[in-house]
Amino acid sequence: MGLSDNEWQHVLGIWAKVESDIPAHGQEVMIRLFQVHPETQSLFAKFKNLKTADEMKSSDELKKHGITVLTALGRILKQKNNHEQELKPLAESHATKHKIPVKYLEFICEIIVKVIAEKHPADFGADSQAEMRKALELFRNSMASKYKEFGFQG
Ligand code: 6CQ
Repeated sequence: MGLSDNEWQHVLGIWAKVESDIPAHGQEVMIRLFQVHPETQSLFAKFKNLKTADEMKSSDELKKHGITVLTALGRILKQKNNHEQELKPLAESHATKHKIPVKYLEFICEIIVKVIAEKHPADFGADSQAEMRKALELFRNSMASKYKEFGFQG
């Protein structure tokens, strides 16, 4: 099921808050992902050796990757599900090069929702969270079906 215009407006309104400080949000998402799902960390050659949250926090490279992931996701969300053009190269690289299971996409999406909820409690209540989850589910479903086109079962 898609999102209504109203729901997209809410999702992008919240995203504007993420964009007010992409580096801090991105850093938190990456640290949380690696701590809650350590198996994801081993897929990043550059970050395999970072052990503690403090080490992660002081890595400029990790910060850059946090910016990369949230900037790319924001670009896709702004297409409001007409995201074929932006999504295809991402699906291709994550299917054929990085080999990232759909399960890990679920992990990161859930963590993104949690991080936004912690940073913006007054603006991101249960209804807004549900809208964001719906938007991220559309993103994942499109990634999963593109994965199959690229021969990766995900
Ligand atoms: C990704 C994910 C995070 C941070 C940065 C990127 C958390 O150093 C390198 O060359 C990294 C190669 C790479 C790897 C190992 C890479 C590139 N990703 C991963 C792993 Fe992705 N990524 C994900 C997204 C879902 C919301 C988005 C938008 C995105 C963007 N990626 C992973 C991973 C492993 C657990 C997940 C769940 C994940 C999800 N990622 C990379 C991008 C972008 C824009 C890029 C660089 C271009 C490209 O396509 O390679």
